[in-house]
Amino acid sequence: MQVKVLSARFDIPDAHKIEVAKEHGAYATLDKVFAMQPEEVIELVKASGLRGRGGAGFPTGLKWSFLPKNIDKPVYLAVNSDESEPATFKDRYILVRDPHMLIEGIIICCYAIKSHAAYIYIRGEYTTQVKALQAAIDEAYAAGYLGDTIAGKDYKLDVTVHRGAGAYVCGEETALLESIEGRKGQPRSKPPFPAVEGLYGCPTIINNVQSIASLPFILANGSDAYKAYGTEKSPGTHLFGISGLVKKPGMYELPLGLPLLEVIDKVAGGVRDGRKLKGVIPGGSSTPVLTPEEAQTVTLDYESMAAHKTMFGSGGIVVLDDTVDMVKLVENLIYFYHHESCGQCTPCREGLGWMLKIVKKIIRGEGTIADIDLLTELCDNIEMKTVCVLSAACTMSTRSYLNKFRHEFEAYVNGGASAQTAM
Ligand code: L3W
Repeated sequence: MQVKVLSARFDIPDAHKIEVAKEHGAYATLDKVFAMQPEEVIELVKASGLRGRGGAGFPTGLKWSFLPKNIDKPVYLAVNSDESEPATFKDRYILVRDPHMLIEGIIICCYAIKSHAAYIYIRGEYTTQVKALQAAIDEAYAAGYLGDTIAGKDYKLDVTVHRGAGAYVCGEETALLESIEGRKGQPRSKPPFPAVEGLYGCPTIINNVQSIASLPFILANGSDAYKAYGTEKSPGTHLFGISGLVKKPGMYELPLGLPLLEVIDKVAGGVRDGRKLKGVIPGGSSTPVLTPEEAQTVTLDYESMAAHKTMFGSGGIVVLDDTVDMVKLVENLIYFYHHESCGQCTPCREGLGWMLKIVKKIIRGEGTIADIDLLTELCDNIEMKTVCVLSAACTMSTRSYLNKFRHEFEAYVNGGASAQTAM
């Protein structure tokens, strides 16, 4: 089931070094790219159907075409390498194993959007990844792929790495911009969208690492070759991080559209012997949980996930077996989002703290049925009443556990027994 499109060079020794990467095709698309008009590159990316790999799945070429025409301001690219969504661990492979694929993608994107300055916003904890990325950028400058001329062409591009300082919310695109500008990472209201008014008030395209790293394949092989993978509306491949209680957790590149359960069983080895599947978080902690019954019919693409009232998200699949206490999982989940709230909006800052107190009370065996209902009510009152979707990510997923595993919350209320201790 596994394919090698983005991961083609991952297992080649020293492929992070420019000479080795070049021997295996890195930077080979640039002559073709510079022979095209920028608008033609945008059309090709649109035709490939590539969708944003950060979580929202927004069409990449369409986002680029939102840039205002005939502007007299600089255009920026910000590559979102914050990768802070719990259970998401895909971009780090690109940064360490094939950083030149990302740099080539940045050159392609910047040429298409007529930008001469790109920022890579990388999570502060990614020490190894920052070193690998910066070393590759230095190599690219030395080899003439970045700087005043690119591959001998009359085109200038500078790439700057900006390290985050540990805040999850800085993965939200406008908080990321605030952080690069040197301010507190607090999201801005949209609109205006960054494509119109972004970094330093200038039009800015913000794309995830994996989205940008997909460009060299598309430019080298054409949009049809990319669409040969995946489904009609969710084309291409994705680096899936499969974690949780499976025999073979890891990062696997797969075409979109495969049945979730088959992937869990055949690729990740299935749940541990003697255990039963209890649920699946399909795309990072922000995405609503699926029951084993739902998991039977869902496929790994944006449409199927939406039809099952969840989200494809960032491809971080977490497998839960029958030893998992869903109430304690929810406590952990709310703790995370409450801790990471930037504090700007009252429903998020105060509401998530209130929710955490209630779940803790239920776990202590002091909760009532009214507390479970109050949790649901709080989810309804917090959701979509804030500048960004951080609290909505928490409430949408919390609500899914409350709806689908309510009996576990009730078990605590009726005698304090957790699912685990009741087994
Ligand atoms: C111009 C318009 N641009 C939309 C752009 C917008 C953004 C992109 C998607 O959240 C989700 C979130 C997380 N003119 C536009 C426009 N755009 N309309 O399109 O926008 P949006 O608002 O749908 O999403 P978002 O705010 O970027 C992303 C979910 O992903 N998620 C993410 C987890 C985090 C990671 C990570 O750490 N790597 O993936 C997981 O589910 O909850 O819903 O660029 O500007 N009219």
